[in-house]
Amino acid sequence: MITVWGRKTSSNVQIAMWAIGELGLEHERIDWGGAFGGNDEPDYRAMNPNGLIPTVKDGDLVVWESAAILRYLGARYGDGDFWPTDPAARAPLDMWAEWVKTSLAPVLTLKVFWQLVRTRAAERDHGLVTEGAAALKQLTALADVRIGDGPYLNGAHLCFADIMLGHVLYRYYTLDFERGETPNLDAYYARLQERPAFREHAMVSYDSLRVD
Ligand SMILES: N[C@@H](CCC(=O)N[C@@H](CS)C(=O)NCC(=O)O)C(=O)O
Repeated sequence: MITVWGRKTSSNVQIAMWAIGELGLEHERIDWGGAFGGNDEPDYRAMNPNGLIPTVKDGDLVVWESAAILRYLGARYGDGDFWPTDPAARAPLDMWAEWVKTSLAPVLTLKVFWQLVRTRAAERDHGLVTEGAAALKQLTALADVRIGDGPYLNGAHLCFADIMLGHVLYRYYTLDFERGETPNLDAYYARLQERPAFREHAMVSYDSLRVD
């Protein structure tokens, strides 16, 4: 049994939960962080001294940092399609996963999502949103070329890198800002929406996070 601490509205929790859903793993998720609090409880800090969500416990093993959790779940429970065991096959996928985590997701989260959802209308920095939208046009153009006809990053089957790329797309496509033309990414997002685990764990409303 895998335990996940983290509110379902957290994009980083969604990485862990969507992976767990795709891999069909028995689990429980405990609402934690945000309005639920708990991050500073001593028992939680003993597991995760960084005090953020998600934290995952699998038996005696504790893992935090969503990308590390995704890689752990893939390596431990994924088949060769989800988590290629050949390092030379896995590295090019991991490269895109890392790129999403360090390049695409921070722009979406910090420049667009934070301003449009987590900042009061009167206090919004629209220049930052415009800057983020321009950067996202360039970044998603790269993803669009990489995806091509897909259907997934590893070809026919969904893999761990799709979890990292796909988990940002619900927010990307539902936030009110100007997006670039990315027909391959659009089609990829449509394919992901056919997956029950994606719908359940990655298409989570962020209305409860709005400040007005
Ligand atoms: N690098 C960390 C970032 C974790 C993070 O920033 N989590 C946010 C939610 S997405 C958090 O814990 N915020 C405080 C809270 O929700 O209480 C990861 O990928 O897991």
